[in-house]
Amino acid sequence: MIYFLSDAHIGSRALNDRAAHQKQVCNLLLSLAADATEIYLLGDMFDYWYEYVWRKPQEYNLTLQTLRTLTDQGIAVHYFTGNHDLWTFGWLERQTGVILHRHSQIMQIGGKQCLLAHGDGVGPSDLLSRYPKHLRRKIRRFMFLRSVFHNPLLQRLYALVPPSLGDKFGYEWARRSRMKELANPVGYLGENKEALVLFAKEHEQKEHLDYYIFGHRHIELDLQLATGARVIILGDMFRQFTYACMNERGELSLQNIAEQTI
Ligand SMILES: [Mn+2]
Repeated sequence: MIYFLSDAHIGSRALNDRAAHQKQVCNLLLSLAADATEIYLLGDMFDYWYEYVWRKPQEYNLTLQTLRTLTDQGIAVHYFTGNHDLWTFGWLERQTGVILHRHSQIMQIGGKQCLLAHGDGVGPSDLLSRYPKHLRRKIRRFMFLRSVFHNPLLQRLYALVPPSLGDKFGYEWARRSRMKELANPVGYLGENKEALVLFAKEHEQKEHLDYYIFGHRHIELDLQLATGARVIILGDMFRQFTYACMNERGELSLQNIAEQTI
């Protein structure tokens, strides 16, 4: 089996019991390992991650060990960075043996052509013109912050911030964004507004793929386009505990941890 999951936001200060949450995510990963050949982690596994040269994120030890256990078993674990955990400079890969992806990828998985991405910054080329002014401003602000977060020089400069201060700031920033989303969830916008769906439709005009698989939105979606391609949004491993699995025939389905007995 091949598994896809995303958005665990491990370590989030918005959680009541983050140790229990981390354990739950790791237990699920270990249970998937029983029949997994490949696992795709599609971003934001950690709520905040910054690798200082001489001090690594400590409270994620259980997850790091779990990932190492999986890769030691010969499972190919693909780790896509999201918008909360992109500040990694090689240590995460070395420590856990995951295959790191910083950008969206088109890959042949289970005999199917799949486009995989976290989902932040992914949209159709005319996204801005589709939205009213106040939303356009919000998107522009997000894209500006995104370019700041992705800037290699600024990423390195951040290392000059003392870790205690950096962590405090990072976790607080992440907590606020989580709380905002929980208080005001943006549900599925419909296939004419949802940026990830619009992106897939546009991409289908150039190249046909079987699956477009995303995280980031914290909603579940399994939508078949007119071309036959399917757009999958994974939900999350934060509150919903949803993930996707693909069998040996390349058939993909969304699963819920609550329906399993783990
Ligand atoms: Mn995200």
